[in-house]
Amino acid sequence: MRCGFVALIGAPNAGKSTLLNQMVGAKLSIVSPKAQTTRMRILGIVMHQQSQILLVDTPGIFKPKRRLDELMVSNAWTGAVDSDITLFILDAHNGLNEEINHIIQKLKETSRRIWLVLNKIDKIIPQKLLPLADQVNSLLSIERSFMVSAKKGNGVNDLMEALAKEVPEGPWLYPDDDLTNLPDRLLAAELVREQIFMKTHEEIPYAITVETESFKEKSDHSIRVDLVIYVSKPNHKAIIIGHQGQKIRMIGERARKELSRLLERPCHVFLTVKERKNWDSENNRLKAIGLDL
Ligand code: GDP
Ligand code: K
Ligand code: MG
Repeated sequence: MRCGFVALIGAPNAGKSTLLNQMVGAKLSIVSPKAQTTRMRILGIVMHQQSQILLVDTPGIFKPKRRLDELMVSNAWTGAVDSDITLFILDAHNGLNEEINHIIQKLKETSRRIWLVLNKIDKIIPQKLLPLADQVNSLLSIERSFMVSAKKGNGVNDLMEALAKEVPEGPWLYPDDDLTNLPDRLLAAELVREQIFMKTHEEIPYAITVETESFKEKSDHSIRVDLVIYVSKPNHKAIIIGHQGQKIRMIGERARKELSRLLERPCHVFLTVKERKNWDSENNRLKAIGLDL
């Protein structure tokens, strides 16, 4: 029996959440082309050949501007420090830049066993991969390298096999049919936040937070979830609600479908939007989205 924590570290949009979902085989962590989609540390549980691989998805590493950002970045690094193996996910199409060099410096301080995962190989010609891996290897001591397309699944099985062999020996920490440690209440809030990421633009996705107010199982086993979307500006409220409530209905409907699929039963989702200035500097709001302060 083996069991170990594996942190996914990388720049925003490297494909960390996509890789976690691909390995777990379910969409646990929200994915979008926007930076800072992932705010909290999410654990994906993968069983492979008598090994339990505990994948820790993290917010990307970027230059923090506000307290929420700072907490996201420091929570990501805590994920790396606490893990047995760190997967350094690199968008192979983008290659190296100043931001990545900064991550590499920090990885040296925080992680002992670093595996390089060159992602998005579906977007680049194969001849460019080895030189890129060599370049990273010259800057940082890499234990192993993998080339994958997290989106399409190529190479992901090889990575999983290797992890299954290399995580430390020890008992499983979670039941073997669990997919995540994320509580259902948080999952529901994340799914609503995901839809807001898809359906709104510019600063809105970054200026809102979603919390589950109540989560109840009804006698027919369906679930009723009431959620609040906190916005910091009155015009954001109007944008999220949309003309005659069209936008918020669509957000609720899509989140409901995703939640029903993940929880494998009918769900009913009720959304309210509330204005709350400076929610992003309130400790309780930050804790509610799963960040350690
Ligand atoms: P994260 O910020 O590192 O968690 O990145 P996400 O998982 O949210 O992905 C960011 C964007 O990259 C999304 O639009 C994904 O669909 C896309 N993406 C992730 N992996 C791949 C891949 O292997 N190939 C391609 N072409 N796109 C990918
Ligand atoms: K993203
Ligand atoms: Mg992510």
